[in-house]
Amino acid sequence: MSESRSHQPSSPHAGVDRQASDGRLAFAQSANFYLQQTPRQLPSHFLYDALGSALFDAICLLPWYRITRAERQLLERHAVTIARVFRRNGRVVELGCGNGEKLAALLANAGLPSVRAHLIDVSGAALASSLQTLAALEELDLRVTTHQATYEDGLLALPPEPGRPTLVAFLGSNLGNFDPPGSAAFLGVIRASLQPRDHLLLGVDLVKPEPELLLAYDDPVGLTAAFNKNLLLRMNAELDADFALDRFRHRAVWNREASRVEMHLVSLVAQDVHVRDAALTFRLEEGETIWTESSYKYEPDGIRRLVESAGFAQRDQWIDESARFALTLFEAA
Ligand code: AVI
Repeated sequence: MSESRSHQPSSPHAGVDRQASDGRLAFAQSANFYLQQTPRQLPSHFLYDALGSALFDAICLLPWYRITRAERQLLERHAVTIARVFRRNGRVVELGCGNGEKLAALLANAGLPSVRAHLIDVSGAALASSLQTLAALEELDLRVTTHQATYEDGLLALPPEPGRPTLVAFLGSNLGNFDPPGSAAFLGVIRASLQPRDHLLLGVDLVKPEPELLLAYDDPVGLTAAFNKNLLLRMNAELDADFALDRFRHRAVWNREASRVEMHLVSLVAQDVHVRDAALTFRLEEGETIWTESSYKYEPDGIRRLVESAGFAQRDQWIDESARFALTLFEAA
């Protein structure tokens, strides 16, 4: 945990090399396990190394990927109402801060003199970039504490501050990357970290026509394809693997029954692959895929049911009908 009042990115510290090697070991163990499942797969959080995060930021600028812009507009428009729940000496905890622009959109429009914020993200680069973004809010007396940790560990590490109202912000449709049992379990973890009358602000993408979904996840510029294929590049660099990138292509599929967009890497030929640091060699048949991400899409009422079963009560919901995106405010019951 590190605290910043000057809003400067935290300086590198002695734990960085250790974290990097722990991260590589976790990556190797996951690659070994998930690449041997049927279908072959990898957890989507491995998409976000430095290049993957930069590609994701670029995806957010594409006209076909509307989540980021729709959410920012809703945050700006409803910031004052949202901020009411923590305005009295409260704190905001953002899970997965990315480049900090979501929180900045909320705080810049909330009309508060001072705020405490906790940012939780596994990526040190994301935390540093968020601090820089938030530093632009010069009018605001903002005290930011960063936690380079998983969401669960970050929530556990939050200092208990009884009497200080807390708003947990989980934005960007990040919940959509959890499968249904995972979402329910994770919402339970968030609830357990809160006191009754604390709040959760959740941004979630909604079901929309298939052609729109496919353009958002297989864009004509090829950025999403690069974002997906970068996972192979990352395994080559970090796990001494030998994926030939030109033997794979990106595929996005709308799985209507499961209500999710899936990203896959399709093997264009039959090929043997070695992932040496994961002690793994396997054969991919022509057309076989590695499933790299699921993005679940919700209906507004489904969001309410899911979150209320974790011990919250819905207080407000704002929907961008054109982009089909929902921002929902819940109170811990
Ligand atoms: C971060 N996450 C919510 C994005 C999504 O829409 O599932 C990641 C992404 N994958 C492809 N494009 C964007």
